[in-house]
Amino acid sequence: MKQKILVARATFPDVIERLQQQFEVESNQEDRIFSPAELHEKMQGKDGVIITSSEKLSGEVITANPQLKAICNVAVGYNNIDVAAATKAGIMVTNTPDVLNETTADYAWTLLMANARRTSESEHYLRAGKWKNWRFDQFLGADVHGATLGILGMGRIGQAIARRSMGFDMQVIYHNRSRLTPDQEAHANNARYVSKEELLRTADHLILVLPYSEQTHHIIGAAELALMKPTATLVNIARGGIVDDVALIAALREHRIASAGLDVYENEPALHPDFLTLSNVVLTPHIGSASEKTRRAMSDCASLNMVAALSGQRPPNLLNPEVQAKK
Ligand code: 8YV
Repeated sequence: MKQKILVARATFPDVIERLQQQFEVESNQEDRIFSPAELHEKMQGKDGVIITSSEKLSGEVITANPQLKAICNVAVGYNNIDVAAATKAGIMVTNTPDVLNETTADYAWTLLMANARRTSESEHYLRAGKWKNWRFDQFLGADVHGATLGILGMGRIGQAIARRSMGFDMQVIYHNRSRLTPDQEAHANNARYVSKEELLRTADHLILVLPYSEQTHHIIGAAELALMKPTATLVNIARGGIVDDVALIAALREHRIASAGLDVYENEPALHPDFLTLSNVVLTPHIGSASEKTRRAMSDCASLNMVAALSGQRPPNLLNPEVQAKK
């Protein structure tokens, strides 16, 4: 008899077809996110579940489904899963690292450039039919070339972002839990390790690439925003909760920083309504990894993890190896 899995978010049909060759698959055919209660119910009797970062698997939901063998996240970040609870219940948890590094780094640059050169703001102006007259001082932005790029969180995506800055002749500074090796720093456009305070004070363009955790919750709040240059731009392609949205809205409204480019939000997909009243923020719906090739690679990666986990092998991207060691 085939093992049973739940695919909690619709993915590419051919990915589902391939999974069906191996498993009995129930997949979400609706264009919406399952609530924790629905997830709880639909996971009953399943051996594995494939989710995205939109589905929240709390300790309670996990503990109520001890028959699960694997939870495979189609995302590199896994703050949506109580991994400790899964480990306690003997459930393997996997993510999809690396396959999305370059695409997400590209997107950080998309937001940085759009911010610096006020692309969205000026396009909205044009679409609204307000462009009656070309003016010399219209939509003056900030230069990117020659500027100082700050990166908070210098993992694989941060380093891919830094490498791209070479062509813009930028100085790179970064802050991270741990320093890169001299060789890694050299490859990241000679990135220089600085304190968080120096990073905030010095960066012309600051990109956040940190995972979300209790330690990084609101790591950018009113105090941190107050340290930034009034001309600085901020990009968040990581997780909403690392920024205090209310503090950011106030800083943008009062022009204490120049602009922000956001792909993630504290309560996404709900957005703090005040963001929509500001012209100096670029807002996109969590599409950092959304290229056809990368979303396919992420889906394939999660499928491979599931196949390995349910056939008794070690999944390539196992986050809690303690579970396998126990079995
Ligand atoms: C995902 C992401 O596309 O990988 C992550 O952590 O945030 C994105 O790449 C999205 O979260 C879907 O799971």
